[in-house]
Amino acid sequence: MNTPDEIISELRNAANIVITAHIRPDGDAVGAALGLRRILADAGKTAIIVDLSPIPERYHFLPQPQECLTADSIHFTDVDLIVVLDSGSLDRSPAFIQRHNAKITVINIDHHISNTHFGKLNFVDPNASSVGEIICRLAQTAAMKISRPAAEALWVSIITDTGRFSYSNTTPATMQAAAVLLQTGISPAHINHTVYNSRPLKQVKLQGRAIENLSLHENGRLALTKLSADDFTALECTPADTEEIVNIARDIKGVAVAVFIYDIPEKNETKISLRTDEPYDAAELCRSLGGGGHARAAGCALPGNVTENSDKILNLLHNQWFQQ
Ligand SMILES: [Mn+2]
Repeated sequence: MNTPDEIISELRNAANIVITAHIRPDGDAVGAALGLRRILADAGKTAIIVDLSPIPERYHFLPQPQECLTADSIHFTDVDLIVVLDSGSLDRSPAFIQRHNAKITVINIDHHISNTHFGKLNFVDPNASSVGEIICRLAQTAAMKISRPAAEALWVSIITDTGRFSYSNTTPATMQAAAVLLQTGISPAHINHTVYNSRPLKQVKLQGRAIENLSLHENGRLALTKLSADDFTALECTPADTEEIVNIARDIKGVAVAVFIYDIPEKNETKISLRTDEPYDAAELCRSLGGGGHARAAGCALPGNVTENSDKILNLLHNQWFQQ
């Protein structure tokens, strides 16, 4: 792994930088990419975000026109550096990287413990709450200015990956980074309201559907929430509308393992998201199924539909974690 100084010097030496993040970006991916872009632009770099798509609707207030482009609309011959954020592996990253990583230096900045160190330079800090927190610390180490618009984006990163400072990944360093962002004059109440209280009705209805489909197992220690392709169709929703649904089951007293399983209809694939209390290691379990993530929050995909895979995952979890 590389040091922060090595990452910073690579950024300083580049003039033309492409930033991207994991596919199906979440709040951390979107916020960290925009935050880093704005910091680098303020430092005199040409920095653009490429193939950050689809950006979930709740984050649409963040990007300005021209900040996010598609890979086929830019000339990679001019690019010095590709920075990949919040992505544990090349599989989880946009495909353009593999078309250019032989010629263009790739920097991988992440906090997933399962990260495969696919970059030429790698900075992976599993203790960081979010990539937004890492970007904030890097900017401070580099004495690069964090403007208010950059801070707004990084704030979204940190609040979404920490569940508004409620998960166990919230550390003193997280709060220090948050304090630095607040000092730029951002309005946390306004941003939080925009992110959390501005959802379309169909997403709230989809949550309702997920709750109807919720079941308890293992003497109430495990909760399974599911959404099928039919559920998405009925409510005119897509898998992009499912953010936060995995967390519903965590509200139930006694639940230590929350599983959210849903169809990715166009691929005949099922996505599984896992949230766990100690000692259940979600990252380890998801890695064994070809996925990855963090100890308390991880995910993977399986071929087939929700109906087939619900029993499969329940059996697997029973055998791995609940069998006496
Ligand atoms: Mn993240």
